[in-house]
Amino acid sequence: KHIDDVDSVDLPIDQEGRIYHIGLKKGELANRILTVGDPGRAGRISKQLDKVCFEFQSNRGYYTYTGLKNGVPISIVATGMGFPLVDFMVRESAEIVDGDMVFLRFGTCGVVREDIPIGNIVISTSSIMGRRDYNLVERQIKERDNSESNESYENKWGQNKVFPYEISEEPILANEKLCDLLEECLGNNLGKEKVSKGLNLSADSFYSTQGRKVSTFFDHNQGFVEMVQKKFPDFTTMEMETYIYFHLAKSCVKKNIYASAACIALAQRISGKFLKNSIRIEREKVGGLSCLEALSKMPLEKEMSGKHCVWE
Ligand code: R1P
Ligand code: URA
Repeated sequence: KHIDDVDSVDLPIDQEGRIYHIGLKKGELANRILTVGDPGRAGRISKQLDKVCFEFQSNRGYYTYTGLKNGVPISIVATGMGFPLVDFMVRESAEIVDGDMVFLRFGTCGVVREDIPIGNIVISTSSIMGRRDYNLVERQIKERDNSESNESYENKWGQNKVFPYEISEEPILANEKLCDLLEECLGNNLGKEKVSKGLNLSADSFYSTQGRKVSTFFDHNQGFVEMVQKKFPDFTTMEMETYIYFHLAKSCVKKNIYASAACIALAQRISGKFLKNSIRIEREKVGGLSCLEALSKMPLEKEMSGKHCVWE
């Protein structure tokens, strides 16, 4: 659906009450939201709701399923990848949902700890942000262009190792209650040995800011993982969205927003292993069910109800 006629520039909501990018209106989205990056994963997890009352695909690529789990209204939203798409979703959701909100992200990630095998589900107890420091990259490119040869600049960088990346000074904590509920549900459904916990880094690139070595671009990221590990000994996973949920939950001034996250260990960054699709799909099923259960058990003070709600 395309929304053309909006009244306000600050909050683009049309005459029907639909907000521009996610395309939803009041009563279509529950206070408890399970979010994923991949629309296919959202569809598969929606099969684990007891009842799907509403489905919607916005023209900006957000997929929403709203239904009931154990009698509790829950929405599953596929956001796509990266900070900006999550920023749209959280901010616009907060405008059309009355009362408190809870976001539980269930994604995939790379793990930087040797003791965590691919296929484990890792709960992000806290998160930091990592992004390219564009001013510094630009300065380094200028220096490289002014130096006699590319190789001499590479040597110079190798000695000084000024990483052109900006890393958070301090982690943001996940909601502890929701992490505990999720740990319990995952432990019961998947087995405790397949559940891990640790600090997450959300990056603005799958490549440069996750320390992947691809020589096509000027990245200067060799030793990136070790550099973050030195600063944050609990550093465990890397993906691309968790931090922004935790940050927006903290910075909301009009309502309580609680946020936590977990992800399937898809890439083992030490051994170089990558999870098979068949096992990922299996983990999505068990992990998705556990997330729905945890969300349904989360105590919330103010939730929406009434005839305009698709679940009533
Ligand atoms: C990269 O492959 C994507 O996978 C991870 C990252 O955060 C990024 O969005 O999460 P999702 O599987 O939820 O998309
Ligand atoms: N998603 C990421 O962002 N990084 C990985 O290594 C795997 C999934």
